Amino acid sequence: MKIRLFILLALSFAFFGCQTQSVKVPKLPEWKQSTDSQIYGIGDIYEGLAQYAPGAHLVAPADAYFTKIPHAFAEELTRWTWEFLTATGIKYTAESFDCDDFAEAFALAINVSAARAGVEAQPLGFRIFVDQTHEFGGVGAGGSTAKHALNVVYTDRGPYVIEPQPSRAPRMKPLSEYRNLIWEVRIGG
Ligand SMILES: [Ca+2]
Repeated sequence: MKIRLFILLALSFAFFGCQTQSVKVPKLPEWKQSTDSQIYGIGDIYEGLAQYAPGAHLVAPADAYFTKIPHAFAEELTRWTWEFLTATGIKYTAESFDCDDFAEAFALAINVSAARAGVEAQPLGFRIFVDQTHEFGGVGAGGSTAKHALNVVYTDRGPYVIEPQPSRAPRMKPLSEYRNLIWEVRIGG
């Protein structure tokens, strides 16, 4: 009886595959020590954003203390999103998982990594909402009516824009070189 049960199970696995509740995913990059360990206040953040996003609506966070993101970590996390999303089968799906959701997931991944490292300040990773009049990071230009969401991180090398959606195009560039109009900034994730 036990042999028959074994054969039945073996055949089931052979024909239908072995079902499992888990998938293998790449490990979340570890937070690295930043060369700038200063803690910033919200006033510093507003002042810094004014030159890059004049007139943008700034959504105030619930946090009071902010810290820059190690540049190497930001680069690694940008690469990681491609591998993680591929492994989990998450792809662009209007509108349940589109640009705003990619940006939210990326911001959350920053916080998760920081929390695991015991960082007691909000990492300077934002969501920004823009008019996608110029291509960036593999997302094409759609004119002034094309609204888009992506991320800004303040690293120890300065502020950078990051396109969190998977693409083989370069997905990270200095905010000073970014050309699309930023009309809203959600600070702190
Ligand atoms: Ca959405």
